[in-house]
Amino acid sequence: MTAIPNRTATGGLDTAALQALDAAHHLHPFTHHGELAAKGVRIVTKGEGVWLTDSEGNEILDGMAGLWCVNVGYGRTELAEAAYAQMQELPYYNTFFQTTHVPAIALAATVARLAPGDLDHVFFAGSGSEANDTNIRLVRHYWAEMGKPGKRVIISRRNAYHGSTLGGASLGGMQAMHGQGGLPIPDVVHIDQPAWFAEGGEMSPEEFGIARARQLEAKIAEVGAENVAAFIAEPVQGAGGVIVPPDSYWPEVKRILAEHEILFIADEVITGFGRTGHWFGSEGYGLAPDIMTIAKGLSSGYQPIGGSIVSTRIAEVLNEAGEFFHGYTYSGHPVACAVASENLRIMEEERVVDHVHDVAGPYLAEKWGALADHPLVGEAVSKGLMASLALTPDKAARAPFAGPVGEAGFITREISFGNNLIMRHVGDRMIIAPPLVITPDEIDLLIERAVRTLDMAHDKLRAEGMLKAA
Ligand code: PXG
Repeated sequence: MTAIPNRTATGGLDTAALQALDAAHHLHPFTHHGELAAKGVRIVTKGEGVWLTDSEGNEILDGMAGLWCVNVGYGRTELAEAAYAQMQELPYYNTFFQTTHVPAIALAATVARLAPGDLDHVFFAGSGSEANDTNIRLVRHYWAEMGKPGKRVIISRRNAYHGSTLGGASLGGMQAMHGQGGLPIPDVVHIDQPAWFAEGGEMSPEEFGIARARQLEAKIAEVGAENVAAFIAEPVQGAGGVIVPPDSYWPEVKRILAEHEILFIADEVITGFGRTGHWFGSEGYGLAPDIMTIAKGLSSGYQPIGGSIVSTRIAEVLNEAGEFFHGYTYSGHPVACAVASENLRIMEEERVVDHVHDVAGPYLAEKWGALADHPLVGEAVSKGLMASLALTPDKAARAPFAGPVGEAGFITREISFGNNLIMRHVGDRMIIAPPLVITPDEIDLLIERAVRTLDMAHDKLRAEGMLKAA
């Protein structure tokens, strides 16, 4: 019989045995399983602050805050204690059928206080994907109740990420995801993203930002405003490669939205809860969404929880309407809510958002921005504590590599992991989004490892003849 690991760090099994068990039984998200089994998965055993330990004893600087979510860092006993206390008091009860509980009441009130404007009402979900599924149904329900059932189409953007459920993946603009399983669902359409480095051609960033915003206007005209329910977008694209839009983009989108009766959904799953140096990314751009999607940093990833923050204007229509036939068993899960509330308490008490805005964000911008001088780097951008580099064989031309997209990025990622820095690649962009509590000293370490990684990647790409432009 195969030994099954117990709850100690490595279960008494060595790395190879754990890897074999994982390969035998565990199907991973977004993974080529044959390749992973051959290579052997990395087993993470512990986290503290911005640091992870793996089963081989490596100490790794987590430049991605898990999956963009561990905002207050690992190892916060307050969050473990909040979960323990809530599990003893009331481990589960639902929020259906005219019932609620204190953790859901408290968290909804705190989120309403922190969210800008009249975003004062929260519909809880278990994840960002579920919350975006809620949003699809919610905006269509809203317009039907407003006597405009024809307004069903949702406009999104190519290379956006809005989740992996049927609804979330449809809203997202990832071609590879649409290619598997017949997505998008009907009445979801896409316009191009404001990714100047790769797609800006001869235009200045400002001209390009306006041009990409005006695609929204053109799409509304094409579909007919009477058929458009909502526009959904991430204030700064995350999973698409940390694409910071040109300064001209959001003001122009705002102008267009103001001229049409269309709801705006800001997907703040990554940009919410301090990532950009504001509580919400929308605030930094002066955006006033009707709905915000939240997840990740809401609980710093310590518990799975997401939600939709809804404006009073929409909530009032829901109040008048009949029942909204929608909800999840774990909508407002008490343990997840208790942990999220404690997480937000820590963030407020420790002034984590100010730390990003005043200290860590500006420090990273300076150090990360300097990486643009590296011969392999075409641009280095950041917003608060999310940042990216475009790898290129020819800086002046902003050229892509001659080889397959993502090959240089993957090589660089592998070297980075080898240097004990978790820096991911999206195609040939390198991305980071460290815990928000990262200190300037830790940012120095991150940069040191990133520079070593870029130097090694540059040498390797040159040695293998891969530094050629397409
Ligand atoms: N919206 C945005 C903007 C996201 O970034 C989701 C929705 C979906 O959330 P859930 O909780 O359902 O995963 C996300 C999630 C990556 C990566 O490769 C990014 C996400 C998820 C998984 C991988 O960067 N973002």
